[in-house]
Amino acid sequence: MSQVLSKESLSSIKGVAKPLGQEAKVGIAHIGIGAFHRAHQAVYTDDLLNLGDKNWKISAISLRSSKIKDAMAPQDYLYSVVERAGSENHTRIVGAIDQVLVAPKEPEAVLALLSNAQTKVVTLTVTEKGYCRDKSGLHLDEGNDAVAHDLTEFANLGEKAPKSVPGLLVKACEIRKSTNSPLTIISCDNLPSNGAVTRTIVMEFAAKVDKALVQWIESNVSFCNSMVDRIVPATTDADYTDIRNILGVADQSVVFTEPFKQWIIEDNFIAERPAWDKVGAIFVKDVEPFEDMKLRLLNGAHSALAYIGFLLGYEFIHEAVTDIDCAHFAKLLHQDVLPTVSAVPGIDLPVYADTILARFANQGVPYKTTQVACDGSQKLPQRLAAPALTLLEQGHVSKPIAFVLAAWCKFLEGKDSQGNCFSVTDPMAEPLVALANQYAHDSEMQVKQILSESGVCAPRLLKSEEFVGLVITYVNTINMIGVRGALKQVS
Ligand code: CS2
Repeated sequence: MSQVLSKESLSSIKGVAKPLGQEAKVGIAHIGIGAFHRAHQAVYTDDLLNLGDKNWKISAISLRSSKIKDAMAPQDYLYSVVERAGSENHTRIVGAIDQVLVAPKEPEAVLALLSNAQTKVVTLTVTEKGYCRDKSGLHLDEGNDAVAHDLTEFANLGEKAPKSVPGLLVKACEIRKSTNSPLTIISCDNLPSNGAVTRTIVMEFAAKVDKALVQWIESNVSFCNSMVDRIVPATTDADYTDIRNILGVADQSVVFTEPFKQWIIEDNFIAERPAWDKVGAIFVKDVEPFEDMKLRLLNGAHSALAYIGFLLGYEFIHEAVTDIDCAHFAKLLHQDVLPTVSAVPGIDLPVYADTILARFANQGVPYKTTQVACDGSQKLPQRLAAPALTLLEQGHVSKPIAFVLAAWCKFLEGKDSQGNCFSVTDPMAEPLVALANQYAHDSEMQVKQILSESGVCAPRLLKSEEFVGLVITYVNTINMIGVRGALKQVS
């Protein structure tokens, strides 16, 4: 028997749920085949296929690396999802992925997939930086290397591999225009109005290459906002050993995740839509309240625990959230942020906030503080700076949010709790780490330079002497009495 998970070995695997709907047609192209997609949208889709739907298998695209294709292809694209609460496991095998294409290696096949009339929906998990926005967060960054490449090479894309998400999508739209086949694009990244952001970068890119294409996209491509939620840590070596013990064969593409999952999708499909609502997703007119709730209460607290927890020496979020001072801080942060979140149909917000902290405490899905801490320049605007501005406009200066920004400035110095150097992962790491170190002994300059260079705070927040002054005070306090001492002073 084969030693890896595959169609051949499937029948010999016992005691786990198996996919029933593998013979369906491909109707979805997904860009960004990371662990999150495999544990979230692909699971909803697998549930749908298991109900007998024959139209919505997923063909996935990897924009850069062939690592996931190399792991999945020998497994016939089957993989397991293990839901873990504490030490309890629930394992299933997912069969929703038809294939993975790697853009740098097979650009023609990637564009053929995206422009095939049979592909009705494109979903995206490309992380915040994948949208190639400028510092304002509102427009396409034409200076971004990948965007600049795709603009220059636009006529040749297909022979040459597109490097940016907007370049890839616009090229696909150009080909679809010739066959007049409409398309729905759904963003599944943690950005507010993520569908509208996708639309902006696509339209601004298209305007640079072909005005007529802009018009065609306006009438034939719809962009859905969506809110996605599930905690999915990066898979570790121990996870590969565990899954071998569970299945009796190896699975190099397994993902471990929490039991909870949520997907709220704007009902703005130009053509057919997968019946994801039959399997727990919710179609709504307006996703914004759900997005704000999740970004501010969940992701905001996640980032807070990541920076503070890391500086305190914690490797994992579940350790940080069970630290008494951090747990108290997370509650203070939630109390401050809750009034900035509008009512959400069917959800009791304070209960939601408490549930999040309980989810973070799940040791079954150990999530590294460094994983959440990466790309702060891309995450902090919507997670923390946006609610800080709302509060400022209500006449309140948020101490907990100012403290998190202070912790971020210290994190950018690139030294862990033992004083050892580590490398900061962020598209803006180079200038920000340089500023953090250049002004390590001048908190005022450190904070002001980092906040203005990063674009994390909107101009009105950056102009608030009270708010920025508080961030500086907290950096000073951390320098003088350490993170824990400073943390205890936040009220
Ligand atoms: C996390 C998110 O890594 C991060 O930045 O905050 O990936 C978080 O786990 C998900 O948004 C949960 O839905």
